[in-house]
Amino acid sequence: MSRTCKYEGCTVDETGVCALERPASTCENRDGALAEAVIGETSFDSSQFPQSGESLGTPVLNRPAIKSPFPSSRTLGLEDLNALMATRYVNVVGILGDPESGKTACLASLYLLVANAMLKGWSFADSRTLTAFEDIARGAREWNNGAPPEQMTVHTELSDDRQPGFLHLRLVRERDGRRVDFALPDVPGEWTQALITSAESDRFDYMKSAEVIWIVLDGRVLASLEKRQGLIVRVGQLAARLNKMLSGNKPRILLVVTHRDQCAVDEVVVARLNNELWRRQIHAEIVEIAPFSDQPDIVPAGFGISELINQTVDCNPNHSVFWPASEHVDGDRYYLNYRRLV
Ligand SMILES: Nc1nc2c(ncn2[C@@H]2O[C@H](COP(=O)(O)OP(=O)(O)O)[C@@H](O)[C@H]2O)c(=O)[nH]1
Ligand SMILES: [Mg+2]
Repeated sequence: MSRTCKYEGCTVDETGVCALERPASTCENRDGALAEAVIGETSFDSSQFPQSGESLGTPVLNRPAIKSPFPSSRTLGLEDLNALMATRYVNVVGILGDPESGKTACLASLYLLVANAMLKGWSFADSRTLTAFEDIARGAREWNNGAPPEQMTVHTELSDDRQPGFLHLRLVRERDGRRVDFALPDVPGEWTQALITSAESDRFDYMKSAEVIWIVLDGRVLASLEKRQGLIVRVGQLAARLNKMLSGNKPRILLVVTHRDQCAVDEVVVARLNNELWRRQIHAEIVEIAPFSDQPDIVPAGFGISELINQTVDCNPNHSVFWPASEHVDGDRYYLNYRRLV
């Protein structure tokens, strides 16, 4: 007997078919009211699922509120960088330089040295942008039958042409265990050209928070008698743009000269570069590097990169004097002059 029928062996509730082969609705053994109630308990409540045309094709379930446990490890945008800077001190580096001067090579070489525990005096602690580092270093890994590729890096192009993508690297200095977080942008050389020629500086706004600015120069151009004067003049123009962009705050500049494996910087060139910068009241130091090397027996790949990192961290900023000393003159109205003195 089932719940809705007095007949022993009724199968309507299980199979929907009457064991006496009668229509279930007219069978006198069934308790009609009870059957209605049971059907009501188990029937599908279609009102919970609106059938209007606009809801068709929409997701059946709501997306869970929890975030993905694996954050992207591609380059950081300005918002990500701000969030990182809110949690710890980050050494932001501004990187400028013509196309093909070696900016990306410098970052790829830094990553490869750190990854192989070969960066003198430093060791790896963390990176939030490992995939981005892998992307720029991939070119250098793909050798054909033991022969190095012609281009170790690919030309830098950004998905968003208005803001840079930053690479993040946390290193530990072996000397004192100090941890330093670096934010290093890989931007196209065309941005530097646009800054020099048409003062397009919006995209470099982040440099107002930069600790140091690297101006990357191709050592081969500085070694060429015909080409070097043009580059030296443009370094001066770039310094003038930086002065204006940073509204008088003197930037700390490192002139990073690549291709040390092919040529060293001449002293005459150093003097001319310094001269060009002094005219804009800027002092810069020169670091010669070879991110990759065509003559590894003479100058190994990665030459000078650890020195570049040391200089980036150790450069002494020219802080203005907090409370400048002044000669005491009897009868002077120091209190009223206080704001003008400082
Ligand atoms: N031999 C040698 N090649 C270098 C050096 N620096 C950069 N390169 C190569 O120069 C090319 C352009 O460098 P890249 O970093 O892409 O220039 P970017 O446009 O400034 O980013 C790449 O093929 C690099 O492998 C260096 O010091 N020595
Ligand atoms: Mg590049």
